[in-house]
Amino acid sequence: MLFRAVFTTILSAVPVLAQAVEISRWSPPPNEERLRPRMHCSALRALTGYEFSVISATLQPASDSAPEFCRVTGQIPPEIQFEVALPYQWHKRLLMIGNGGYAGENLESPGRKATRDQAVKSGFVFTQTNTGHDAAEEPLGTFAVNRQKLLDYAFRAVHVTAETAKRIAAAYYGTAPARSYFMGCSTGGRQALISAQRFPQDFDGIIAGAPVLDFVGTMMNYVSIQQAMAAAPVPPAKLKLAGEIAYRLCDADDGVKDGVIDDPRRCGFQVT
Ligand SMILES: [Ca+2]
Repeated sequence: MLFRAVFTTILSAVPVLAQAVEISRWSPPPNEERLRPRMHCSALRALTGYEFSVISATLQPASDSAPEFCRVTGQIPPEIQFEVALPYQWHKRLLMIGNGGYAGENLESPGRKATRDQAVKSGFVFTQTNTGHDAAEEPLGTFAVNRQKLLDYAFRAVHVTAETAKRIAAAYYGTAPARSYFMGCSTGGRQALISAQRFPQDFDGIIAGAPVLDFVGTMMNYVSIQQAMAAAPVPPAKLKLAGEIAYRLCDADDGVKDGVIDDPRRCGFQVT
């Protein structure tokens, strides 16, 4: 359970919460043209076809965290859940966020909802996906025995969700996005790099944070750390002290004392 808790924290929760803050630091040029919807939000349900189903399209009233927007939820076969949020005044930019860990997130989880609300508040059309499975029903990597769900998680879901969101935005405002961006960390960072590699037309700008490039290697490293921690536990009360000593001894080794140890492998500090 400890392993699972550490994994979830590192690969999932932290990046998503940070994204809302990052978005709030950006604002469009002040006198830029804004587009308004050319149809009612609920009319977007008619976009359902062979490629995707619009499950709901409802106008969300203004709240403390976001102005009024049109919220579309849907499904791309076989089981890719997606959300598109469309503001009343749009600066023609689309923003998609990535996933964490093994994905399968609830699209309405607090961190993802906060990111969506901030994106809408900043005037973006926002989109996200669970990548094709529900982690509440298929936790961790259990979904991967299904070949299509594995492919959707690996690279397809982000691509088809971006395409779908662009189609929905084009229908709603009468104009396709002028610019599209992807922001992700950890698994989201991996998705970002795969998007750049396989689907270079999908996004004009990509933020790839801490990409998981070597999944098997990363997992084996976690196991190794957990085994070492189990053999010689460091009590939480002593972690701060251990960290302070490590920074004191090794921070400057990379040429700059900045609170970052560039390559921990070159830090010879031993806790014991
Ligand atoms: Ca340093």
